[in-house]
Amino acid sequence: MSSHQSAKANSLDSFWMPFTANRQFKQTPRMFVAADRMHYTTSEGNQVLDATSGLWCVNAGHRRPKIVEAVARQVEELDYAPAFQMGHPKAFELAARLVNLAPDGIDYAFFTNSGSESVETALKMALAYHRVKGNGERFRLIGRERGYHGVNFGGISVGGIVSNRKMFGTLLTGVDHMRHTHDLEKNAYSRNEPEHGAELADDLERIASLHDPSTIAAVIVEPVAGSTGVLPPPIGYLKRLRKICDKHGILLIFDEVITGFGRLGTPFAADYFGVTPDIMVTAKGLTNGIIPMGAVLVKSEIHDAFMNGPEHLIEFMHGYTYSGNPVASAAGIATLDTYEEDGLLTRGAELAEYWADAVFSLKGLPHVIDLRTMGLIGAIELEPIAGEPTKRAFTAFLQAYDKGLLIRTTGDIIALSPPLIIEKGEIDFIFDTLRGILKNLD
Ligand code: PXG
Repeated sequence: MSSHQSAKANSLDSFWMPFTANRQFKQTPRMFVAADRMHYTTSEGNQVLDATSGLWCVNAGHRRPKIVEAVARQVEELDYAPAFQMGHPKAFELAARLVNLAPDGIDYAFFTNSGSESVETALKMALAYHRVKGNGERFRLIGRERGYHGVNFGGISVGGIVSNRKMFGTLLTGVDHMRHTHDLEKNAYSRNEPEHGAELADDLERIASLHDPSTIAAVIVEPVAGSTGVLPPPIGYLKRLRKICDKHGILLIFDEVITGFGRLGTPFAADYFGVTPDIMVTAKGLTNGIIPMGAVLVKSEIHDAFMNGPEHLIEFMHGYTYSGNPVASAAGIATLDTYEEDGLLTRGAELAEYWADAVFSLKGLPHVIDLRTMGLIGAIELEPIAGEPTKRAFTAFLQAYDKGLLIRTTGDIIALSPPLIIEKGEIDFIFDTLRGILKNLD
């Protein structure tokens, strides 16, 4: 290798990093080189407590032996199998396990490789479902302001994060958005679901009458909006959405990419809120983040509607090279085993009260304008510095990292979502550290 080539190989230049301030990062990089259970090890050899489960995905904690072994074994045994017109046993096993875990009535799983792909798959499934039922005039997709449904074109079209959409042209047509549910004036410092705002679900009714309900295919929402800064739904809101969807024959899609797999103290948010959607979008915690994988879980009625044509024909023209990849499937099965053995899918419920008390112990600290909790999710909303949005929270992020704590920030909101194996002492560490930072933050 020439000296020029080796210099290049050792530089940080070539990797255009996702959702990162590239130039700033490369001046002062933060690198993880190892992880175990609740902690990362940095390239400087420091321990950092992971209060974000990686990116909301490492729900069982890092480097869990059963999952590591399952992946290693699978790579040795069957590294890859074609995904179309061929199968391998573990994808079928994982699908069966998933629908068993999902709410009653959800009986089929379609595999993808990410949350974004699960969203695209769900939207296409919804459109195609109406079409195979002879209702092709249902082409509209309804999302919500501040919704995050990944970064592909369908997802940013129904999504409502302005900065993620504005650079990319006209996006999908036939899309409309309900209002978001964030209302600090009425709901600041609510624990769990805020009291006010169920009537915001009536936006769907308004949109339905504007366009005529018979033109609407589906509505997609995050049961608890995550990326936008953690917005639990107002009491009764999701039930109301379900009712309006039923009234008009609109499919209800829950994007459970972050709420799935125990985050709220129940297997899925659908269980927590007692509302079963027609389609559930999952990813992240499905494989504990270790191998990329997503799954779209659907009601029989939707699946069955496709199973009508000649049997030799492909029923749904959709899929990915890596749908149900053997290594991902093995990781998924071992992840579900780990969740089960450690009782992790309900552990959030046992810790929720302690967690919420810890979050609310930050009330009254400088710049704090709201606190939100639900299951093992927490959010601390800070007053932005005038004229410099995001700077205050990002400074807190950098200071936390230096103190051995990994948090996430979105705008001026700090979001917390620790692995579900967290112990009370570690919860105390998170909030003691944050208290120290917030007391002295500019
Ligand atoms: N839907 C939801 C609700 C999500 O939260 C996606 C879809 C897309 O998943 P993929 O696997 O394509 O990234 C997500 C992803 C954060 C954060 O800190 C959240 C996500 C990703 C990265 C960071 O809030 N959510």
